[in-house]
Amino acid sequence: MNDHMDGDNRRRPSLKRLSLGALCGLLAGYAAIAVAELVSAAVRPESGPVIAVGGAAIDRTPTPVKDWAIRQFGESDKLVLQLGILVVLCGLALFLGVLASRWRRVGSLGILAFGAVGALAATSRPDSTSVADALPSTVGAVVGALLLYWLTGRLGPAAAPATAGEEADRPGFDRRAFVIAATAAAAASTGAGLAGRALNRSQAGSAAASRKSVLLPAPSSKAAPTPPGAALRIKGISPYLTPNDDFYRVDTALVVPKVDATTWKLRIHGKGVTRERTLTFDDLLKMPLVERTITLNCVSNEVGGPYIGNARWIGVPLARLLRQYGVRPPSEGGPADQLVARSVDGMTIGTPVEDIMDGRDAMLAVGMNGDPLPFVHGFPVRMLVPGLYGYVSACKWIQDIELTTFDAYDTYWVKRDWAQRAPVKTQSRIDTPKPFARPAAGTVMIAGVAWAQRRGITKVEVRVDDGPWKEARLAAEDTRDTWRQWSYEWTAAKGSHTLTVRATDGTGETQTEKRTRTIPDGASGWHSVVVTVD
Ligand SMILES: Nc1nc2c(c(=O)[nH]1)N[C@H]1C(S)=C(S)[C@@H](COP(=O)(O)O)O[C@H]1N2
Ligand SMILES: [Mo]
Repeated sequence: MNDHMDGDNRRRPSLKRLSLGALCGLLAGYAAIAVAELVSAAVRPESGPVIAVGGAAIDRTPTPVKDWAIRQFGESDKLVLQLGILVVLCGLALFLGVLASRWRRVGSLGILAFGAVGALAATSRPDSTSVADALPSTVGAVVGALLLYWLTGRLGPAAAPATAGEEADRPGFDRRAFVIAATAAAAASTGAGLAGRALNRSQAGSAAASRKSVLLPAPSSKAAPTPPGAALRIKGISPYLTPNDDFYRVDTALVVPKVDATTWKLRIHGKGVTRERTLTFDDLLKMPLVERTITLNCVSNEVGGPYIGNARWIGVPLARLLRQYGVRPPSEGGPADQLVARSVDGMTIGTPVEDIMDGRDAMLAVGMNGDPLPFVHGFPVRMLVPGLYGYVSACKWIQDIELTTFDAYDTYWVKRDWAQRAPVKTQSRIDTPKPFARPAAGTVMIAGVAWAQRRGITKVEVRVDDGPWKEARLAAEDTRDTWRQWSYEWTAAKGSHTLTVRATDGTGETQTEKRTRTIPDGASGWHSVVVTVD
């Protein structure tokens, strides 16, 4: 192409210059994120820009969208979000690089602006306690901005008169020097990023060491042994006790909090607390512990969904502890009707004080199926209250308990349109056969679980197509707070069939057919599975 044929050409950068600019942008963005990662390891892993922006996005996502994401991506929802943020950041970096190839300063200012967004996100998170949380994004953005300015400077002046066609032949562009600079920048960024990772890992190491050294004392009140016949031997049914590794996980934490049990503290204070206390992990372990089997489930569980598990927990009875510190339930004239639990990551969970103190096994759990709590399930201590969905009862990584009122304070999910109070709804699920299974004609075992914590399950019925309801065989009941397995031997004829289940709880109430959404207080309706018998 001949430059002198186009008088405007000296103002318009060539494609090659724009591409080099985009590359500079990517390198600068990469450096910014890597440096931020390194600084965040020194400050706090949650203060890094990707995590902070991701967390702020989770906090601000409208509930229907969040609900959709949980449904769509399940427990990968956080990974999807972080990948999404990285894709957006790459796009921004490319764009700012292209801008910078023309206007060097504008590109750098752009990076600083996005650094400010990251810093703001980090300091506005509920778990942020210090302006130091702004450091990772700020330092990262400054490094990125300087790098972009410097690298684009090596491209030569933007409006230099071009010589015969080849942009790279402009005066001021030294290809070899540019390649060296770009490679050095990429290598230094990678080094910073890796150093950040390593530092983060070694800090998580002290928490891991503290978990390894936990010796759970024998509970002074053991759980009654699981009655024989509570666990059916049927292929495809959920095991009666859910192994820790298979237990569902639902939380807003992009980085799993790694809390060191040796420095962990729990403060108990608020309305009606006459003796305010701050407890250590050792204090808790020295108290009489109880062991109980409790089924925990999530309000976001769709009918037939997976967010439920049954485990054997060890913990400190919460009602007794509260009484020691002067707390009385509202029915005895206590001034607080809501207990707000706060986690190290800023989650707030509100539970009726009356429920905690009505005789059920509410606890500060330290053990799960014989082990210290796994990190994802709240190590070192979490709350559990049988009969209530997790979002109103089961605060993980708990660090503060405040006695207050429902009028005075709305917790995290309540601010996002979920109900203030949410007792578990009676539900049942078909575990086997799976949807769209193709069993052979003849005897087919239909089996699953049913739950109605606090009320217990007294009957489960199964229906094939539009036929009559038939009573399923119930496994032995462990306690009212645990799920109950059931099975039904079906003589299956060839063709497509719809299998439906419904349960009746200890109050005599049968599950309603009416399907509701999960929000605001849990899904209702019957679970159905369509199978084709061959
Ligand atoms: N700190 C903290 N605790 C939390 C949550 C959370 O997001 N953060 N989620 C709650 C919800 S919605 C549920 S259902 C349970 C899930 O507990 P699990 O992940 O151990 O199964 O934890 C509860 N405790
Ligand atoms: Mo939940």
